[in-house]
Amino acid sequence: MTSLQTSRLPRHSHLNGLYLIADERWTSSCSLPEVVQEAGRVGVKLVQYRNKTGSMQQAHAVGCELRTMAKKWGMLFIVNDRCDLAMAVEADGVHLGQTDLPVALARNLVGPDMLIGLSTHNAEQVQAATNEDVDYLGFGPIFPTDTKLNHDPVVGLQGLKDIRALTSLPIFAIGGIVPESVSQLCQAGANGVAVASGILAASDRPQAFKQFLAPFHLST
Ligand code: 3NM
Repeated sequence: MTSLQTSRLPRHSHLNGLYLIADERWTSSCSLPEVVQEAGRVGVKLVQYRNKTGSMQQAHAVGCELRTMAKKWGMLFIVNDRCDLAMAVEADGVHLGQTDLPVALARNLVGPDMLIGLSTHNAEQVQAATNEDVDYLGFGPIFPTDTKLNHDPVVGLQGLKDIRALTSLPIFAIGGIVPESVSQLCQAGANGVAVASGILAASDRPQAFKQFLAPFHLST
């Protein structure tokens, strides 16, 4: 293990469990700061800030607010897509999609200490990721979802089982995940679940958090 990998290890211990995907387009009755505050209070350890539509200034303002909140609760704060924004708000990590900056270029920009996550949607992409300097993978969509437009083909539980054998990186299952599916996903090899609408659009968010977290607490 290199000294660089060693320096990232403490944060790697949070790369499991419930990963909240926070995008204000997908919230119904609350603001992102409210949701992140609630997440911190109930013990969620990972949050991703997604903003694909706002100006950089607006994304920076909200990002700073969420970042401060995440720090207060000891949550890892990951910025979606944008290395520059992740660096500007001193995020713990950046999450890249397949059409974002290639991992090696992103790593050059963000430096050795920032976590890099990568979305993957099939076995070829997972295999390719094993040769890159990434810290965790998203894999999905596992189930059908209306949240992401034009998403890749649904991979199902079997797809997750198949790719588990390809990598030892932490894998977050994503796409259409409800509390009832968390245990099965973990049995199929997921280290955690990344969830947007299951929490952001829940009529009773405290209850939704509780239901998503319970299977992880049972398994520890
Ligand atoms: N990425 P929900 S699926 C943001 O397959 C995202 O990479 C996906 O939202 C992928 O939990 C997805 O509401 C949507 O289904 C996740």
